[in-house]
Amino acid sequence: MTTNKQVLKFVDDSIALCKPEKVVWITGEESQLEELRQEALSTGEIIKLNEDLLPNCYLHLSDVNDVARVEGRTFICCKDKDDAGPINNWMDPQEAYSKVGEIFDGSMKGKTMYVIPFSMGAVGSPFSKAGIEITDSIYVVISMKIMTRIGKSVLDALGDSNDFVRGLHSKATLDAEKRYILHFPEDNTIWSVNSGYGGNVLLGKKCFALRIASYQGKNEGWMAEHMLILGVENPQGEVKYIAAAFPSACGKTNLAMLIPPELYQKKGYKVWCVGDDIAWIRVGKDGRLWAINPENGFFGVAPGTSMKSNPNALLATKKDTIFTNVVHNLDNNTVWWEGMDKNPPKNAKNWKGEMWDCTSGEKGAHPNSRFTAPAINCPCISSEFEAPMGVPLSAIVFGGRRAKTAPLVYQSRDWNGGVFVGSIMASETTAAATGAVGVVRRDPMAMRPFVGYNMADYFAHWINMGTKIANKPKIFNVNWFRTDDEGHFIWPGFGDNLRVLEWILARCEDKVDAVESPIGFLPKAEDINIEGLDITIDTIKELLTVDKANWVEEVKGIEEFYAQFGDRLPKELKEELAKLKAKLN
Ligand code: GTP
Ligand code: SPV
Ligand code: MN
Repeated sequence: MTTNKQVLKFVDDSIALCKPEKVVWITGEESQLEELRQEALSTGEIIKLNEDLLPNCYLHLSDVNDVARVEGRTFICCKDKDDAGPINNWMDPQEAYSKVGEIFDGSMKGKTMYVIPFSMGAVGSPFSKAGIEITDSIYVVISMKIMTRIGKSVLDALGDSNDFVRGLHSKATLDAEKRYILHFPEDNTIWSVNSGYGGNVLLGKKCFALRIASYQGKNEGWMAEHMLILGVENPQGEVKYIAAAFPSACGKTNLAMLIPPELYQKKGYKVWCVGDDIAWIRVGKDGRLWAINPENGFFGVAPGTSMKSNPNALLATKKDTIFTNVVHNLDNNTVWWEGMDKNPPKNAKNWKGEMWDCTSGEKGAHPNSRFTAPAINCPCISSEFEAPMGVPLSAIVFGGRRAKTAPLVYQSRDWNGGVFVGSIMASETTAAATGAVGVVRRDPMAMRPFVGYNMADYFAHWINMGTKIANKPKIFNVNWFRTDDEGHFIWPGFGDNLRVLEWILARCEDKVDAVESPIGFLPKAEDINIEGLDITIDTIKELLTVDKANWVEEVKGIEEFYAQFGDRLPKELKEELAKLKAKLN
């Protein structure tokens, strides 16, 4: 399929290591993919769902010990440990190749090896980058078909170039003790073994488009970020674009596809989704930041997705979708999850594949169960989704899950202040990664698990980018998750988040005033539109409070977090922290 010597060498080396019985190059043709689906059906790797209700949709159950990203087993393998930094796990590249090479050795004996050429970004766009993923899983092949652009056209566009990421994946024995997700940024290489869960094995996504790409971006002068991209169309038909970084399972897919409240719909507001998880961002010739979504589909959280919360996401899953670890409704051969509706199926299997009694109190779908749906299925997909140069950003938004402390929204004073705001993000952990849920941890720019190099250098790269952007986007922080004393969310969230985006865009256009606070600019309560909402201006005031005692505590946490980086922490961030402390006094 190619004469590219580097690609052929990578495949030959992988064959020599994994020793498959057979090798199949994925061409991207539908007939080949259909053959593979049929094979996966025959082995039970996937289950075909109701063709009338969910055409071309499949259910896949991953191993019960293999349902989320494994941050503890994810490594950055660069020569110098300090280049991985204090946040990442590090392994020496030679040690990693040899230790994990033993696990790969013969791992595909008797199996078929699939070679998937894929492109992150539209094939041929100057922003795009190619990869080759080698895998022994058909689930990976058919999921990569949804999540990326695959096949021969990618190899044609690559030509003789050596600029491609080498991804090697084997399910091996799914032994959790021998599960490794390794990144070799200096070699453009990813090794993933003993997992079948999307985030660990769809190597174009977090492994390439964030961990490897963040390293490439630092060296090449661009940014790879854990951000959704959306366009807000105002009644005059002008579209302004916003990129927003929230940690895993903190609302990116929901915000990216939001349905404006009725009041806004009547006025003519529309929201367009460019991407829901990853943004690659470059400085354009006009001095603005331009962003593309390198993905081709959505790997979205299923629980909580409903016609009420996120109809656009739910509608995107109505055809050509793969569901993972959800409930299988045996009566009509469809799927269900908690929060889809109030009618759990009576005759059903849970995410473990066991018969499930919906009255048992046990959850039927895994909290991190997901769907893999083509982006073009989404009713609100942006007309600019495939635009080779992407879309220009007016605002960058950070946000996390904080019961207290962070107000509904605030604006940083300037670019460096915004980098500081991103760097001090903290959020409650979710089911997207294995480990405890609901624990507040620092998650700078929502990138804690995804920066492929030293986090301090990543902060420096952000500061440095600011010097190259003539027309900088404004930087904000939001928090949809403040709770009252009973633990209920105070802000209605979801579609009503547009009310906050409206303020953000008004700030970008200098159309609205703000109030100074120690942490940055806050809205005047009356400038958040609550028309048609069930809450009062006093609730908004409460949501906008900046509690000094809380923030003094917060500063201690920030100092502790920053201390890990020693001298490598950019001085600009130390200055921002000093400013915050001074203002709090
Ligand atoms: P990843 O795919 O893991 O990166 O997650 P994500 O950031 O795309 O999160 P997603 O939009 O899937 O939302 C995760 C959870 O947050 C779901 O349970 C949502 O129902 C919930 N959620 C999203 N937006 C809001 C909101 O505005 N308010 C509240 N209270 N919950 C929200
Ligand atoms: C996340 O955890 O942020 C996800 C899902 O988007 S995964 O692909 O598993 O990383
Ligand atoms: Mn994500």
